[in-house]
This record gives sequence, C-alpha cells and structure tokens, in this order.
Amino acid sequence: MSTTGTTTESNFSAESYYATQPPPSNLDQEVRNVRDFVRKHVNAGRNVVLVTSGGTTVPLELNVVRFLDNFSAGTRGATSAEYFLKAGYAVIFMHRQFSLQPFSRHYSHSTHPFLDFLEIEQDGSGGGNSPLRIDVTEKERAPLLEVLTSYKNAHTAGLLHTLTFVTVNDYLWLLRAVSQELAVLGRRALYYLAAAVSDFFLPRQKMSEHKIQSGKGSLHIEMDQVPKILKPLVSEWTHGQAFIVSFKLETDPSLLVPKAQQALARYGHQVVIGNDLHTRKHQVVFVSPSADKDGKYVEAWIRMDPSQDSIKEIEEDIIVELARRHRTWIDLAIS
Ligand code: 9Z3
Repeated sequence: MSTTGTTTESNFSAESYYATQPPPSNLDQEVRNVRDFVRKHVNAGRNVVLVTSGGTTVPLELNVVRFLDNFSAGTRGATSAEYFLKAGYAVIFMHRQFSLQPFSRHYSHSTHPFLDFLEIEQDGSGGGNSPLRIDVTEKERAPLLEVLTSYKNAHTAGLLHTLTFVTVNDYLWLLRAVSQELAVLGRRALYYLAAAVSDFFLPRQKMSEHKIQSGKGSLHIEMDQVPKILKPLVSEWTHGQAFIVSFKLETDPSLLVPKAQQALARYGHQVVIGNDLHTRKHQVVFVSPSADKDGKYVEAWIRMDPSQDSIKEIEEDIIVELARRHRTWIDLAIS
C-alpha cells in the first residue's frame, strides 16, 4: 500500500518472505520450550490449542523509533485462553508483548485497577510497631480468589505456555515454528488465530537504518503485502490435520459473511469467526464449510445481551462451541 492509497500485487510469497526476512534472535530457544510443552501434553493425551492475541507492529526504521500499530488490546485472545483451559486444553498463548493476558486481564484495565482494592493494614501482634500487611477489600475478595485459584492451578499443572511477539515479523516466524512443533498432535491441535495481524509491512531491505528525518517534507512509504500464511499453515505446516479457526474483522457488517466465505474457499480450513469492530463483544458469526461437502457454507451466530456484560463473556459460548466442533473433527478421523 502506498500513502496515495493505491495497492499493487505483493511480491512476497510465504516462501520468499521467510527466505529474505530475518528470524527473531530468540526463536530457537522459544521453539525448544514449545517442543517440551507439546511433548508433555502429547504424552498426557491432552489436546493443545494455540491462541494468538493482540496486534502486531510494523517498524519503519531498523533502529526503530516509529512503527504502525493497530487497536487490538488482546481481550478476545486472553479471555478465550481462560475458557480453553476450563475446557481441558493445554494452551499456548502467543501474544503481543504488554497486551492482555489470561487471568491478569481482570485487573489490568484502568476501569478495574488492582491497587484500588488493596488495603494497607497494621498487623495487630506488636502494637504500634507491628509490620504492615496487605489485604484485599471485602467486596473483591471472592472474585480475586476465584481468578487466583484458576491462575495457580493452570501454572502448577503446566497447562499454560506463554510466547511473546511485537512485530509482524516476529509473529510470522513464531507462528510457522510453533505450527511445525504442533504437527505431532495431528487432529488434536486447535488453532485460534485471534491476533490482529498487519496486512502490510516494510521489508528489511527497504527500511531506513536510522530514524527517518522530518526535514524533507511529507513522508511517502510504499509497503508490501504480508504473505497470506493461512495457506501454507493449513496445507503444509499442519498437513491439513489441525482444526484451524481464523478471525475476520470488518467495520462494514455486510462484508463479514462474504469475506469469511472467501477465506474458507481460499485456504480450506474449518471455521472463520466473523466479527464487526463495534459489536464484537456481543455477537460473532461462525462460518464453516457445509457438512455435505457441496461447496456451500453455513453460518451460525452467537449473540449475547449487552445487559449481561458484567456476568457473561461471549468467549465462553465461542469456546464451548469450538470444543464441540473440535471433538467431532477428531472423531471423524477415528470413524
Ligand atoms: C479478530 O478479529 C479479533 O476478534 C479482534 C479482537 C482483533 C477483533 P481485541 O484484541 O479484538 O479483543 O481488542 N482478530 C483477527 C483480525 C484479523 O486481522 N483478521 C484478518 C482479517 O480480518 C484475517 S487473519 O483480514
């Protein structure tokens, strides 16, 4: 995309992307950690889900001062990871650094900051010189105990493995490497691709080494299209075995279903969850190939009443439905 708004065909296939763009420096270590996590859960006979979450940055300089970003806070991914744990999955949570994380998300919002419900109290044992203690306000105690218990249980049982990315390049390298590690799970692997991944990037070879100077007037940057990695993910990296759920985000609701169908036709995976930017917390649409294999698609809406916001999260219903479909997918191979 150029700043004039015109688009040109990208030259980057997935193959040429990985051949020309450098991997993140910590990739090998991250992959080894994922391998250990996967091995443990394969041995335990547990299904594993990869949840991607948050936005990606697109740096404009090698010594990066400026970058493009997007709106995603990682709410969908972090919330969904908790419900996947509840459904018995081991979870690889691959998220944008500093975006929301499962469990801590309940307290990291400016609307619910944890410092507001902690109290400083004097330990009564030693009179005025007693050490100070931290306590939780009465009202917040029960919900905190519930979140903390789930958090501790997930960690003690080694059910949650966290990976971090920042740039779209980090994301692309990690996704390929993790999917290659998950391949041993065959149909037992589920992909839940909720990260908001940039469609455009600046290849390393076109980046300015130092901070772009402002003295030259307006800035014109031509970006290349990020390769459509769902295609190799579905057919090569996962050998067509994994249950793959991608998300489609639109701001024009009339485009949701057609764009989701187009993605399924192009990549041949199992589900596209369509969501509109403004209504995404209250309704989503599942679009999937018809069971009759007649080239048609079926759509199923999940909706919740906004008045239920304080007691219910739409991700709960999304994950129940996906876990059900994933079981069917696994059973298909057995029958
Ligand atoms: C989504 O559609 C996610 O549901 C959101 C969640 C990013 C809207 P938040 O993090 O938001 O809770 O604030 N993710 C995928 C978006 C995306 O980039 N999809 C691509 C597209 O629409 C296809 S992979 O073209």
